[in-house]
Amino acid sequence: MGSVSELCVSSLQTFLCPAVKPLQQAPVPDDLTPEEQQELENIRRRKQELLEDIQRLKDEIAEVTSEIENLGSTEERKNMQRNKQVAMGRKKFNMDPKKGIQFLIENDLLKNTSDDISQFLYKGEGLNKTAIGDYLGERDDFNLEVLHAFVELHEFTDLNLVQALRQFLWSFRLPGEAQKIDRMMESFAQRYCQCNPGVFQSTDTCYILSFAIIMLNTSLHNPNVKDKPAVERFISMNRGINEGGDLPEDLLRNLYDSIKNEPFKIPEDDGNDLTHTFFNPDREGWLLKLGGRVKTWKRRWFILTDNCLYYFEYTTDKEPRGIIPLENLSIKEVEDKKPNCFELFIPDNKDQVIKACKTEADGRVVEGNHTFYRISAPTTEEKDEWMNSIKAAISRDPFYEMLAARKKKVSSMKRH
Ligand code: 4IP
Repeated sequence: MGSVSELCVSSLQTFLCPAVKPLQQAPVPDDLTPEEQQELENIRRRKQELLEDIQRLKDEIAEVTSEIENLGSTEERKNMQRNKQVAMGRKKFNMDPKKGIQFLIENDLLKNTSDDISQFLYKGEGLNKTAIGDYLGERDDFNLEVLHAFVELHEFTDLNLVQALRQFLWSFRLPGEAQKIDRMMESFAQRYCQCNPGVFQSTDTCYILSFAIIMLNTSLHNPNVKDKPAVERFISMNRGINEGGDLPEDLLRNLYDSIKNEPFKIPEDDGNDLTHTFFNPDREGWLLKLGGRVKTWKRRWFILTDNCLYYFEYTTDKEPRGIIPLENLSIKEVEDKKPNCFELFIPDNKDQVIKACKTEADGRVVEGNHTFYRISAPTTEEKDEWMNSIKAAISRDPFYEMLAARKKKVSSMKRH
């Protein structure tokens, strides 16, 4: 039999075995002294103990490893499951925003608070911007709360109105419904005024100017709009909107230049871009008008704004010679000796006098006498443009009506 050291090596080899087998105890060689025999016994016992210790350690390591492995896979599984559900929630949201939010809340992926929901919408990962706009535009109290929290996530401090609008209009897509647009732009105006106190007299002013800018964007960048307003026209269109007073000309010029140099970037989820279709019917120019009782043609400076046609003798006149509210009127092209004629009339009621007012030669303002207004434009193109603008103004778009009401409100206010 080998020496003590040889025995130790063979014991070590057994360490490498996957499991400890009970040691095959070799008989104690006879040629050993009693001391050596005792020492061999001790070594064998220690070896056995060591083997048992090692096996225990191995078992523990295996247990911990398997626990870690299990732990990892459970976490991963949980994460994967969660990601799948979030993706499903986003898809649901894009199809039906309310149902998507409900799904995310029910699966503990979103807290049912306006703060959490607004953050989710503001981040907007994987969300369709039209769906975000639809959800934010909903009328009920909770959605309104989310809308306000969403708008508060925007930082507008020290941005001019165009810069702020660029940021805002990129975060979702304005819905097409007038009431929704109204609520969202109202919220925007409130937030802008809160971030920039002192720029506007009221949120109404900010609201109206925001729309004037959106309309200007369309007029300047939509190739279908031929009449590109100059900065002077933009300034004159916005007269009196600061609670009866005018906004600083520099401010309006800056906003005009900013839009002229760079159009709004609008999310185009469905290719239908609101700021390109939402165009300003307002226009002004020289036209000929036929008198009411006495049929004489007069050259007058016409301004179309707020659903009304105003006509002046000179462009610089402060008071119009006449005002024609367009409500309930229709427009058609007519033949006349004068070229490029169109007529405003009351549909189905040829003889009824149109509600309008005019200024008499002595300065008195009286009711008009027209059963129709016949107007002649200098060119065919201008006739078409005037007719299109008047049609847009009388199409009873509820949004234009709301905007017109606000304009009236701010221009009637006296500056304190
Ligand atoms: C006048 O003719 C002008 O055409 C008026 O137009 C018109 O008023 C008058 O209509 C018409 O009699 P004379 O200038 O030849 O008198 P304007 O006000 O632009 O000067 P309207 O109502 O079109 O403004 P009657 O309906 O007042 O006769």
